[in-house]
Amino acid sequence: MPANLTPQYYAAEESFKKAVSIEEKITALEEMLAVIPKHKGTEKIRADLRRRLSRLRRDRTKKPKTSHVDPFSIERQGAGQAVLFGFPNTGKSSFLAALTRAQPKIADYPFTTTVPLAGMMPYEDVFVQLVDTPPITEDIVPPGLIGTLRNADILLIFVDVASDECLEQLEFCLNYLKDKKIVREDLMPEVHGVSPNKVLVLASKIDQKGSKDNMQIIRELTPTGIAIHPFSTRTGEGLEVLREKIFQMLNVIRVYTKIPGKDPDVKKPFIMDHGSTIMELAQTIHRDLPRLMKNARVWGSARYDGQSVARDYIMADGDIVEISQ
Ligand SMILES: Nc1nc2c(ncn2[C@@H]2O[C@H](COP(=O)(O)OP(=O)(O)O)[C@@H](O)[C@H]2O)c(=O)[nH]1
Ligand SMILES: [Mg+2]
Repeated sequence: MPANLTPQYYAAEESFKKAVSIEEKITALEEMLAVIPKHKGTEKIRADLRRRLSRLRRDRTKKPKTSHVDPFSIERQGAGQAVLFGFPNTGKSSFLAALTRAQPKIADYPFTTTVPLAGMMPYEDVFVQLVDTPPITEDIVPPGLIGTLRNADILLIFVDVASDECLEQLEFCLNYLKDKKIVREDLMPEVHGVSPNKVLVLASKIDQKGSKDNMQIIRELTPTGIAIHPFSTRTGEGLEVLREKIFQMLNVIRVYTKIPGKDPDVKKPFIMDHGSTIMELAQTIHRDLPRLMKNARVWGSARYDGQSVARDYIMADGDIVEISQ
């Protein structure tokens, strides 16, 4: 009897193959069991999954954690990773606390944050990972931070515009990113080597006296092409719109898959790079799917709903795609 496995199942299987830690493997196996169609044709597979799951659960309780864990290496989760970066007391931890469920220490003295801390920021039906980091100053850059910054999809540079040092601090941060080649060298000379599309400057404490004047100054003196967004976690001004802005900067799209004759799976979109094709989606779902794929139909960006499209069709955010084998 055929198993008729679904794209959701193949996606979970792919996560299992990519899983490194026991914890990741367990999560992927649980997902496979949850999404596998439950009928006679899948009985054997389900029994096998349950066996593998119980073996892994046993291993988990047996093995002491001996491997060294690098606190500066934060595994990417959700639609993408945005790393918070800046001087002490610029409001990074307050920002993380305002937009995620993470509970960082927030205090008016420097170096409250000593290792990176991640939280998931909800945006519509996805999550974006925000990573708070220990601060930098002219004297100290925490060892290990450079790796966290390099690995980020986007960087949020924090400056406290209630402080008169905000301009120097911003220049220091931009020069650091440029000198360490953390942000890809850009051809636009006016942005001094920092790709503007990967960096957003977040000007905090806009609720404070004098901050609007400082805002004016940094707007005038910062290289053109670098976006600066004022906000306050205290009053909420300019805060909520950042969810969408940050998601847009990730340059990804959400694609929902659909089984022929069924409703689309609107719970868990596939996150793909902007400009991805049907072929790339098929590859993401399962290694063998590009070969097995017979037809693809698109609802959303196509001229009409359910239109059959070619393999090189470029999908848009929110598209529903049906791949038949
Ligand atoms: N007025 C005002 N104070 C803020 C704002 N955001 C943070 N703070 C305060 O600034 C101090 C440093 O904040 P924190 O988030 O710990 O900064 P971090 O060192 O960059 O993580 C704390 O006393 C916060 O309460 C804001 O938007 N407005
Ligand atoms: Mg902090």
